[in-house]
This record gives sequence, structure tokens and C-alpha cells, in this order.
Amino acid sequence: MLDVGCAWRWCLVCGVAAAGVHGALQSSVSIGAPNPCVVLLVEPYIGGWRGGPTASYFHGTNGMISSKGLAWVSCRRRGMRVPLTMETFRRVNSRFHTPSRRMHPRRLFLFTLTFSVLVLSACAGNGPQSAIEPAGKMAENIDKTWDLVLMLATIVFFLVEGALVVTIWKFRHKKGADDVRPKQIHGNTAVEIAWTIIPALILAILAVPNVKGILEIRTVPVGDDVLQVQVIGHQWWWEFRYPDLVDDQGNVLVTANELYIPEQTRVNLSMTSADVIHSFWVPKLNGKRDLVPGKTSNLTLIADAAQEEPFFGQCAEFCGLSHADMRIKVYVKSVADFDAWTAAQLLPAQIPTDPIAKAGYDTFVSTCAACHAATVQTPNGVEIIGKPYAPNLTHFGSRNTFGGATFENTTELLTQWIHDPSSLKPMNPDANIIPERILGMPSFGLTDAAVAELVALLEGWK
Ligand code: HEC
Ligand SMILES: [Cu+2]
Repeated sequence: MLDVGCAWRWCLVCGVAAAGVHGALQSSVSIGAPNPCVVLLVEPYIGGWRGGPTASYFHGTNGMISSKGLAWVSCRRRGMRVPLTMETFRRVNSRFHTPSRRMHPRRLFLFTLTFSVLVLSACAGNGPQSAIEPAGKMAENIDKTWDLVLMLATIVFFLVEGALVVTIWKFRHKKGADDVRPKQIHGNTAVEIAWTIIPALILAILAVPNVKGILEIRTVPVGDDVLQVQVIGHQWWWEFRYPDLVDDQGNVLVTANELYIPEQTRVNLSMTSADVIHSFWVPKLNGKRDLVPGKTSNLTLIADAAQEEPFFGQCAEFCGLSHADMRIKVYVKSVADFDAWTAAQLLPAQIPTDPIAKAGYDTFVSTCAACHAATVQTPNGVEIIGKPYAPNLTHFGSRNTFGGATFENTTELLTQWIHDPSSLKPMNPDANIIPERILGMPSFGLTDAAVAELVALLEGWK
């Protein structure tokens, strides 16, 4: 709807954020009992306009100044409420700014700095995880709702801030009018009804696309053309299983952290967790949805078009130590490329003939298979070696990243990982009490040679 480019929209985001700050400020004043700290906090904010307007600001917002001209300010420090006269108020006021109307240089500098940072943020390059640049039908749905909210919020913002600025200017302190108090409008029924009804109407309008969108997002897609993917959240990596993509033995395609999907296809993610609550979030493709142990939740992805670069995402529900390193990459492929990827992933890994990699395979079976599984072509046929408590390594060499899609899959980083995984990613391997509940990969104190053998094995398992 508001198709005028990202930068313009970011300016408005800043504006809305400013409105939020203003709202917080105003409500801290109008809760009725600001303590002196709040008064001091408000002071620099409107200090440029001196005592009179400050007082009228208090008047206008909460009618705190009684008809006898007393303001009641609760003073926490003394544990009692003390009356504050207009006189005291002015004295407090005058301590915080010079008599001049001009802004204090330091305040002006801070104001300019903050404003410039906000404006310049509009020039930032497009973020890989930006929800306002949707690349799929579900995310577009959310983006449209956001546009509507933004538009209404912008109108409200300019109306409210405009009224505020006009009031502050029109009713500012005038020379020689020290004893004149502004007219009190507290308790005006018509005004109070109006500002109750207007927000209710705005929220009612917003509820329509919101509820519609939520229902659409929650609908589980059905049909033969739907690609089914099981997503299992683990501390701190993602397991992806494709129940309908199986090899000749019926072994399901399993991978980790990097999700491959075909373009323009409805993909149904059936999600659960092996341990704590996680949340799957790839902003350009859809909103976030929690993965709850013992429950299944669904999320639909429909990507517009294949592209070389993956879509970025991450766990969006705090899940412990390495939550920040629990990321996702979604690769959207053409249907043909996806089929080729599927066929390659369903092939078993080979036992290497090269002696170095073969030595690595022996270590894999003796040590690593306690947690990791791989589908291997053995002399007895295709077998699944190992346990499924950690990422499946059958085609580890074909992954671009590892460790929760956080580290580039380079020889150097893989070597460091196998030597001492916790040196790359914070984990709790000491808390691995039962095999089903793994909180990180331990360091096995392997020799440099043994690590190099394992690297040769894993890089060969494309
Ligand atoms: C006690 C269980 C356990 C054992 C034994 C174990 N690992 Fe791991 N490994 C893990 C866990 C858990 C992860 C996932 C860590 C994360 O990303 O949070 C992991 C991740 C990995 C990864 C990255 C996979 C990816 O795609 O993200 C590699 C590679 C790896 N391990 C190699 C090995 C090798 C080689 C051995 C044997 C020397 C081994 N592991 C033994 C638990 C184990
Ligand atoms: Cu998580």
C-alpha cells in the first residue's frame, strides 16, 4: 500500500518510536503522583519553554494542581505526600534552565545528535531479516497489516504532537503574567468521551486485518502439493525432517539448521521441541511461531522465487545459553534444483577409501556416533550409524554453515569446532546427564592428527 521505499518508512518508524517516548513521558506525569524525580525528568524535556508552560502541561494532563493552586507531589524519599505550591514549582523549574529562551548548547548538541542518528538510520542497507521486505505470501500478509497500522499511527502521531506543540506555544509563560493560571479543562465530559471512542474505533478497524491475518497464518495447508517438513528445536540447533522424502530403505531425509524448500510451493512446518520452548522466525517468509515440547504447532512458508542467497532467521524465544547462536538459513530453490538436492541428500554416505578419512570414520563410529547419526553404505547394505541426539552428519560437507547456522563451514572453523566446540559456541556439555538430553558437544581432547582425520571425513561427506 505505502509503496514509497524503505527509507521513508524507517523515518516513520522513528517517528512512531518518538511518539512512544512521548507517551511514556506523558503517562509518567499523568499517573497522578509523580515524585520529584519525575518532575526533574520532565524538566529538561520542556525546559526550553520555562515555568509557565511546564505548569500548564501538568494542568492539562492530569489536573494535578488543585483549585487552591497546590500541586500534590508524593515524595517517596520522605515517605509522605507534601504539598507543592506554584511558587515552589517555579523555583524548581528555574534551577534547570537559564532565563534565556535559547536552547542550552549541550542540549542542542544532544538533540541534533539523536535526531541525526534517527534520520541516518533510514539510510542503512536492507537488513537480511527485515519483516518489511517480505518475500513470500505469508510475510506479505503481515506487512500489509503493518502498513495500515503505520498509516493510522502516523496520522495520530501528527495530530497529537501538533496539538501538543500548539498548546505549548500558545499558552507559554508571558512576561508579567506570573500569577495568571491557564483555564482548567479537567473533567470535560465531551472531550473525555471523544478520546475514549476514537482510539476504540481505530483499534476496531485494525482488528479486522489482524484477526483475518492470524486466522490465515494459522490455517494448516492441505493437499498433495504441500511439502511437509518436521521441525524439531534443540538447544541450540534445528533439526529438519522431510517425512515424505525417503530413500529405498524408507530412511527419511534429515538435515540441520539449513532448510531447503522449492519456490512457490506451500510448505507446512510441523514444529515441536526436544527440550525447552523455541520459536521459529524467518521474517521475510512469515511471522514467528513457538515450538513447545510435547505439542505440535504449524507454520506455512510460501516463498515467491528461488534465489542464490539464503533467507536468514533465528530462534525468537530465549532458550538458554546459546540462544543467540540458534540461527536458521532457508534456501529457496527452483523445483528442479530442489529435486536435485533431495536426490543427493537421500544418497548414503560412503566409508572412505582414503586412509586418513577412513581413520576419521573409525573415530566417528567409536566416539561421535554416541550422539550423531549418519546413513552409511556399509558392506552389509545401507545402515544408520549412531544416535539422533545431535545434527545428522550424513551430508555435512554440503552445508554452508554449522553450529546453529552460525559458523561458515571452513576447514579452519571445523577443526577448531572438533578440538573444542565451546571455544566457538557457548554450551553446557557438563550437563549432558542422559543421552536424550544433550546440552552441547563436549571436547574430547583429540590429537591434531585425529581432528584432521575427522575433518577429512566430514568434508568428504558431501
Ligand atoms: C555428547 C554428544 C556429542 C558427541 C559425542 C559429539 N557431538 Fe558433535 N555435536 C553435538 C551437539 C549437541 C551438536 C550441536 C551443537 C549446536 O550447534 O548447538 C554437535 C554439532 C556438531 C557439528 C556441527 C553440525 C552442524 O551441522 O551444525 C559437527 C561437525 C560435530 N558435532 C562433529 C562431531 C564429531 C566429529 C564428533 C566426534 C569426535 C562429535 N561431534 C561428537 C553433540 C555431540
Ligand atoms: Cu531456541
